[in-house]
Amino acid sequence: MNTIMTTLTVALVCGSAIGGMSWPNVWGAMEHIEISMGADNVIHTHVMTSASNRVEMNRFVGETYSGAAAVLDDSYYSSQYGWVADGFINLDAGEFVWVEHVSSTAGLNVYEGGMRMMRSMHTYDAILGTDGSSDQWMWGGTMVHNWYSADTLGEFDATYRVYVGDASGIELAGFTSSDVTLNFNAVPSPAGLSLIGLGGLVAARRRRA
Ligand SMILES: [Cu+2]
Repeated sequence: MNTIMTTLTVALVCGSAIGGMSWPNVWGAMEHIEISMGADNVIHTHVMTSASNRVEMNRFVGETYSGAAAVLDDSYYSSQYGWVADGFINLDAGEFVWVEHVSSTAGLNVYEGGMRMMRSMHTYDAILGTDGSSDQWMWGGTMVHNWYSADTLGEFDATYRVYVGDASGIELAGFTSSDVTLNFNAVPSPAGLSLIGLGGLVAARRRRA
Protein backbone atom coordinates (compact mmCIF):
# COMPACT_ATOMS: atom_id res chain seq x y z
CA MET A 1 0.00 0.00 0.00
CA ASN A 2 2.78 2.33 0.95
CA THR A 3 4.65 1.54 -2.24
CA ILE A 4 1.63 2.17 -4.43
CA MET A 5 0.93 5.49 -2.72
CA THR A 6 4.54 6.58 -3.20
CA THR A 7 4.54 5.69 -6.87
CA LEU A 8 1.26 7.45 -7.54
CA THR A 9 2.37 10.59 -5.72
CA VAL A 10 5.62 10.86 -7.63
CA ALA A 11 3.91 10.16 -10.92
CA LEU A 12 1.34 12.87 -10.25
CA VAL A 13 4.00 15.43 -9.43
CA CYS A 14 6.56 14.53 -12.06
CA GLY A 15 4.87 12.35 -14.64
CA SER A 16 4.88 13.76 -18.11
CA ALA A 17 2.34 11.46 -19.76
CA ILE A 18 -1.10 11.68 -18.21
CA GLY A 19 -4.28 10.95 -20.11
CA GLY A 20 -2.46 10.98 -23.44
CA MET A 21 -1.20 14.49 -22.83
CA SER A 22 2.42 15.15 -22.02
CA TRP A 23 3.40 18.09 -19.81
CA PRO A 24 6.77 19.50 -18.80
CA ASN A 25 8.35 18.08 -15.65
CA VAL A 26 8.04 19.78 -12.30
CA TRP A 27 10.77 19.11 -9.75
CA GLY A 28 12.70 20.85 -6.99
CA ALA A 29 11.54 23.14 -4.21
CA MET A 30 9.62 26.27 -5.09
CA GLU A 31 11.88 29.34 -5.13
CA HIS A 32 9.58 32.21 -4.37
CA ILE A 33 10.17 35.77 -5.44
CA GLU A 34 8.34 37.50 -2.62
CA ILE A 35 6.73 40.84 -3.40
CA SER A 36 5.63 43.12 -0.61
CA MET A 37 4.63 46.75 -0.26
CA GLY A 38 4.61 48.76 2.92
CA ALA A 39 2.40 51.67 3.91
CA ASP A 40 5.06 53.90 2.32
CA ASN A 41 4.09 52.48 -1.12
CA VAL A 42 7.62 51.15 -1.56
CA ILE A 43 7.78 47.74 -3.23
CA HIS A 44 10.21 45.17 -1.88
CA THR A 45 11.29 42.00 -3.61
CA HIS A 46 13.09 39.11 -1.97
CA VAL A 47 14.52 35.87 -3.31
CA MET A 48 16.71 33.27 -1.59
CA THR A 49 18.82 32.40 -4.64
CA SER A 50 21.96 34.21 -5.81
CA ALA A 51 24.72 34.05 -8.42
CA SER A 52 26.40 31.39 -6.27
CA ASN A 53 23.17 29.53 -5.52
CA ARG A 54 21.39 29.15 -8.84
CA VAL A 55 18.21 27.42 -9.93
CA GLU A 56 19.11 24.51 -12.17
CA MET A 57 17.52 24.02 -15.56
CA ASN A 58 17.36 20.44 -16.80
CA ARG A 59 16.78 18.90 -20.21
CA PHE A 60 14.82 15.71 -20.75
CA VAL A 61 16.14 14.33 -23.99
CA GLY A 62 13.51 12.81 -26.23
CA GLU A 63 10.51 14.19 -24.37
CA THR A 64 7.98 16.27 -26.25
CA TYR A 65 5.16 18.22 -24.66
CA SER A 66 1.55 18.77 -25.58
CA GLY A 67 0.08 21.85 -27.19
CA ALA A 68 1.70 25.16 -26.41
CA ALA A 69 4.05 23.45 -23.91
CA ALA A 70 6.02 22.24 -26.93
CA VAL A 71 8.01 25.48 -26.63
CA LEU A 72 9.99 23.63 -23.94
CA ASP A 73 10.83 20.59 -26.10
CA ASP A 74 14.55 19.80 -26.13
CA SER A 75 15.44 22.76 -23.93
CA TYR A 76 16.91 23.08 -20.47
CA TYR A 77 14.06 24.38 -18.35
CA SER A 78 12.71 25.00 -14.85
CA SER A 79 9.56 26.28 -13.17
CA GLN A 80 11.12 26.56 -9.71
CA TYR A 81 10.86 30.35 -9.51
CA GLY A 82 7.44 31.68 -8.58
CA TRP A 83 6.09 35.16 -7.93
CA VAL A 84 4.15 35.38 -4.66
CA ALA A 85 2.83 38.07 -2.36
CA ASP A 86 4.52 38.45 1.01
CA GLY A 87 1.71 39.93 3.06
CA PHE A 88 -1.10 42.14 1.87
CA ILE A 89 -0.46 44.47 -1.06
CA ASN A 90 -2.87 47.36 -0.79
CA LEU A 91 -3.79 48.63 -4.25
CA ASP A 92 -6.74 50.67 -5.40
CA ALA A 93 -8.87 49.96 -8.45
CA GLY A 94 -6.84 50.61 -11.58
CA GLU A 95 -3.51 49.86 -9.86
CA PHE A 96 -1.66 46.67 -10.78
CA VAL A 97 1.70 45.09 -10.08
CA TRP A 98 3.84 44.75 -13.20
CA VAL A 99 7.12 42.96 -13.81
CA GLU A 100 9.40 44.59 -16.38
CA HIS A 101 12.28 42.88 -18.13
CA VAL A 102 15.36 45.04 -17.52
CA SER A 103 18.10 42.75 -18.81
CA SER A 104 18.85 39.07 -19.28
CA THR A 105 21.50 36.78 -20.66
CA ALA A 106 21.01 36.15 -24.39
CA GLY A 107 19.39 32.76 -24.91
CA LEU A 108 17.26 32.78 -21.76
CA ASN A 109 13.55 32.42 -22.52
CA VAL A 110 10.51 32.73 -20.30
CA TYR A 111 6.99 31.41 -20.91
CA GLU A 112 3.90 32.09 -18.85
CA GLY A 113 3.03 29.51 -16.21
CA GLY A 114 0.88 29.50 -13.09
CA MET A 115 0.51 27.16 -10.14
CA ARG A 116 3.09 24.45 -10.80
CA MET A 117 0.65 21.56 -10.66
CA MET A 118 -1.77 23.34 -12.99
CA ARG A 119 0.67 23.00 -15.88
CA SER A 120 -2.00 21.72 -18.26
CA MET A 121 -3.74 25.11 -17.85
CA HIS A 122 -0.68 27.31 -18.47
CA THR A 123 -0.59 29.41 -21.64
CA TYR A 124 3.16 28.89 -22.28
CA ASP A 125 3.01 32.27 -24.02
CA ALA A 126 6.37 33.96 -24.55
CA ILE A 127 6.57 36.84 -22.07
CA LEU A 128 8.98 39.40 -20.63
CA GLY A 129 10.78 40.08 -23.89
CA THR A 130 11.06 36.48 -25.12
CA ASP A 131 10.49 36.10 -28.87
CA GLY A 132 9.66 39.78 -29.27
CA SER A 133 6.99 39.80 -26.57
CA SER A 134 6.35 42.84 -24.40
CA ASP A 135 8.97 43.57 -21.74
CA GLN A 136 6.13 44.12 -19.28
CA TRP A 137 4.04 41.36 -17.75
CA MET A 138 1.19 41.88 -15.29
CA TRP A 139 1.40 39.78 -12.16
CA GLY A 140 -2.13 39.00 -11.00
CA GLY A 141 -1.28 38.65 -7.31
CA THR A 142 -1.48 34.86 -7.03
CA MET A 143 1.40 32.38 -7.11
CA VAL A 144 2.76 32.24 -10.64
CA HIS A 145 5.64 29.95 -11.61
CA ASN A 146 6.74 30.91 -15.10
CA TRP A 147 8.81 28.52 -17.21
CA TYR A 148 12.42 29.51 -17.92
CA SER A 149 14.39 27.77 -20.64
CA ALA A 150 17.60 27.85 -22.62
CA ASP A 151 18.93 25.87 -25.55
CA THR A 152 22.50 25.66 -24.27
CA LEU A 153 24.33 24.75 -21.07
CA GLY A 154 25.64 27.50 -18.83
CA GLU A 155 24.66 30.29 -16.50
CA PHE A 156 21.85 32.74 -17.23
CA ASP A 157 20.52 35.73 -15.33
CA ALA A 158 17.44 37.87 -15.66
CA THR A 159 16.86 41.19 -13.92
CA TYR A 160 13.37 42.58 -13.50
CA ARG A 161 11.84 45.75 -12.13
CA VAL A 162 8.63 45.31 -10.17
CA TYR A 163 6.45 48.40 -10.24
CA VAL A 164 2.87 49.60 -9.90
CA GLY A 165 1.18 50.56 -13.14
CA ASP A 166 -2.23 51.07 -14.64
CA ALA A 167 -4.07 48.39 -16.59
CA SER A 168 -1.88 49.00 -19.64
CA GLY A 169 1.39 48.96 -17.74
CA ILE A 170 2.03 52.69 -17.56
CA GLU A 171 3.88 53.33 -14.30
CA LEU A 172 1.91 55.25 -11.68
CA ALA A 173 3.38 58.02 -9.56
CA GLY A 174 3.51 57.63 -5.81
CA PHE A 175 5.07 54.17 -5.72
CA THR A 176 8.69 53.04 -5.59
CA SER A 177 9.73 50.06 -7.72
CA SER A 178 12.14 47.27 -6.82
CA ASP A 179 14.66 45.32 -8.91
CA VAL A 180 15.24 41.60 -8.53
CA THR A 181 17.61 39.22 -10.32
CA LEU A 182 16.95 35.53 -11.00
CA ASN A 183 19.93 33.20 -11.47
CA PHE A 184 19.93 30.01 -13.52
CA ASN A 185 22.36 27.27 -14.43
CA ALA A 186 21.54 24.92 -17.29
CA VAL A 187 23.18 21.64 -16.33
CA PRO A 188 23.61 18.28 -18.05
CA SER A 189 21.03 15.77 -16.88
CA PRO A 190 22.26 12.39 -15.68
CA ALA A 191 22.12 9.88 -18.55
CA GLY A 192 18.66 8.45 -19.00
CA LEU A 193 17.12 10.68 -16.35
CA SER A 194 13.39 10.43 -16.43
CA LEU A 195 11.30 11.52 -13.48
CA ILE A 196 8.81 8.74 -14.16
CA GLY A 197 11.85 6.49 -13.87
CA LEU A 198 12.78 8.14 -10.58
CA GLY A 199 9.29 7.34 -9.32
CA GLY A 200 9.97 3.72 -10.13
CA LEU A 201 13.29 3.88 -8.28
CA VAL A 202 11.64 5.25 -5.16
CA ALA A 203 9.07 2.45 -5.26
CA ALA A 204 11.72 -0.19 -5.87
CA ARG A 205 13.79 1.03 -2.94
CA ARG A 206 10.79 0.96 -0.65
CA ARG A 207 9.99 -2.56 -1.74
CA ARG A 208 13.46 -3.77 -0.87
CA ALA A 209 13.56 -2.04 2.50
CU1 LIG B 1 5.12 28.49 -5.46
